[in-house]
Amino acid sequence: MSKIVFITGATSGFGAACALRFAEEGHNVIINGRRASRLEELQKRIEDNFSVRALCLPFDVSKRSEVLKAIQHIPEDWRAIDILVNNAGLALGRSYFDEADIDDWDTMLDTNVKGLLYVSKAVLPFMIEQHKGHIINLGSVAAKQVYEKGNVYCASKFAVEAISQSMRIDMLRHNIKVTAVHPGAAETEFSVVRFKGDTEQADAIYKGFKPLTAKDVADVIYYCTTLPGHVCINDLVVCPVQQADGIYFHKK
Ligand code: NDP
Ligand code: 8X3
Repeated sequence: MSKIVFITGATSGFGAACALRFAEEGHNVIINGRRASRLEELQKRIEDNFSVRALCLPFDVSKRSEVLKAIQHIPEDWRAIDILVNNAGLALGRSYFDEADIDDWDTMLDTNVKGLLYVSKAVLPFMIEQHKGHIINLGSVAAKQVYEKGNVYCASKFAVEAISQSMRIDMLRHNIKVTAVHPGAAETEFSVVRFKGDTEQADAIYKGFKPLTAKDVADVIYYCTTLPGHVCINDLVVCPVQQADGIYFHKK
């Protein structure tokens, strides 16, 4: 049966790949991100290629009033949201704690932590009304283990991990599944954003091993949603075969 899947951060990387994967499987998608033109291109690509609908919902997840306004005004026929993929997020900079930029810290915490909270809080009433739903939160290997110069990005993902655990407990009475998906290194726009447009520094991250692709991660996320109603993957770490965790790689 066709579902409604709400994906934040769908203008690039995992989010865009998830939108295409769910659409390919016959599900209608609500796609969010700040870059409205990219959302419109994705909407066209989805509706041209698959027999589903896509709704563009451009907003900044870190802006509380924007989030609440956009989600409260979702058209009636899109409100029965089955799956929420809390994917929007970013790293900014990779610096020692004492050298890091405080504005970067604010942006990461506002987006990765508060953004996830605002979107979840706004979407949950639609799931609670149906007494079912599935929330998938994008953590990271950085949610499991800190690494040098990862300080606040790691902290934001540790927070995603804690929020996922606590949401899972609080949502038990509403029959809502909560899955935290923690990818290792995946080649998307993530590192270009992290290094503020320095593509040389970004490319260097993926040298000497085969990173995950956005599609690899989207396939895993999609899989988590295909299990029977009484089965929930609570926590899942997915890495390239040459990566053990947030620190150890076997690079050529
Ligand atoms: P990308 O940079 O390719 O995509 C990030 C997406 O998040 C974009 O669509 C961007 O859209 C959106 N986004 C960023 N800030 C906001 C905001 N304030 N409001 C709305 N949307 C926003 O990165 P990935 O696909 O790789 O990352 C997706 C998630 O996965 C992130 O949470 C990241 O931390 C996590 N992750 C990534 C890994 C990797 O190696 N790539 C590994 C582990 C976790 P726009 O700019 O248009 O707003
Ligand atoms: C993104 C992966 O290793 O750069 O969350 O933190 S890493």
